[in-house]
Amino acid sequence: DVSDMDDVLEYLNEHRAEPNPETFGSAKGRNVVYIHLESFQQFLIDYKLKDENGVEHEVTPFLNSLYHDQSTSSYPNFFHQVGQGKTSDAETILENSLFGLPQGSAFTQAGSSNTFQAAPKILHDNGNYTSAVFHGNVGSFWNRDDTYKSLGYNYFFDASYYDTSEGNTLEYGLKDKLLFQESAQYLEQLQQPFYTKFLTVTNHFPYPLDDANVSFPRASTGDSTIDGYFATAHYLDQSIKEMFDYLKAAGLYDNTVFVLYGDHYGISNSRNPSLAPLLGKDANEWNDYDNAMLQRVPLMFHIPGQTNGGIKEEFGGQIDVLPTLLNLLGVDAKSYIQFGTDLTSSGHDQTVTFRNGNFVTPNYTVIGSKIYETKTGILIEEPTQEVLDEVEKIRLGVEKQLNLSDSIINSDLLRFYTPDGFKPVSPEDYNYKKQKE
Ligand code: GP9
Ligand code: MN
Repeated sequence: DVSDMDDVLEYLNEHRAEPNPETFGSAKGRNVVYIHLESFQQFLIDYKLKDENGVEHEVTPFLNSLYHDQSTSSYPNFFHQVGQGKTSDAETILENSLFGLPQGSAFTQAGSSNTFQAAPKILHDNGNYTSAVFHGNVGSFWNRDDTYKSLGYNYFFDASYYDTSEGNTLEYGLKDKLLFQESAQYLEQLQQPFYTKFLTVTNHFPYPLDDANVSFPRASTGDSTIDGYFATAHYLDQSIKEMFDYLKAAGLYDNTVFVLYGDHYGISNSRNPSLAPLLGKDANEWNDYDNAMLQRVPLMFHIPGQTNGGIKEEFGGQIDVLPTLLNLLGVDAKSYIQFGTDLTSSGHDQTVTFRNGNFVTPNYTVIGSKIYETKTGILIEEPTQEVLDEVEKIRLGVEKQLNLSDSIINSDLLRFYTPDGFKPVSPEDYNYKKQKE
């Protein structure tokens, strides 16, 4: 009930991180383009795949160039935090700075009914942003067509807006290059500043070979999922380069902040031992720590014209993206209910909470009752009382964070909490149906 919100507010008051004055507002007024890198793990960055002749092939040359660009803040110690809701959990977390649910998907279970204080609405209220999602799958997948209304998205360009005739699609919808090509006509008509996201699909399990679009060697582990992963990731990389070229030509590049992120792993833990040799690791020594480290996904804030980017070693998770973005845009997020903290803030909490209650910090990686040293991967066999106490304290914080976030979604608590000047979203104001031509 209403009083549950008091616990949330108390927790958030204790965990507030003040904005960093050097980054706050540094991207003020810019358009936002999110690029969702489907199933894309951090290990692909800078990775070179050896073909059968021993020749190395760079998997994602364009993303690598962005990653190392001084206009990009890149976070190699950034982790996904999704559960069963996969892509939809990543979206829940990034749009709201709330966690997905312990079971199922918040989009499916709460997206049609709950009150949210999501990015599209916050940016509409602070900066008059127009918001849109571009995604070449049917709109009802993950209950997006309803949920986006609750989040306050002005437009949702789903499969019905694209040419999905045979050959243009794979299992999860329009191929990425076509998505970017065909979205241009809609993007150009959006009122600026805009807040947009492009949800790619081609780099999705089981990473099917598509000779028409991909010329990249397969790996040869014998696991066809792993073997195809590099080629589809390469295709995704090419599609993003094409998108950037288009935005430059359209004059939309300079005044935009790009946020590129991986939604979740592409190779599951059960397959990781087969992947191990490609990462220079011994399959027989593969363990829970190695699995946890592979939950790293890319996070890059690319801000053309700025030169204070670089590789940032801070640990963080998807929950931190919205607070970071809002501060870059100069929007004070204090009054909103968000569980992450700005990655650039000196008060940023580097504990990365996984959906199942395990966690990673720069010092410890805790999987069930096992405590590993994060830097070395060494299992701490006999932890001192001091270490045990420290880990226990973090564990309680992790549980609390997850429980409070769950109670917000399960009990629809945000309907009881309206920040000053905030007018809750009315989903019935939105209609995503394509007009007949
Ligand atoms: C489907 C796409 C894939 O539209 O977003 O979702 P996932 O299977 O990764 O959750
Ligand atoms: Mn996904």
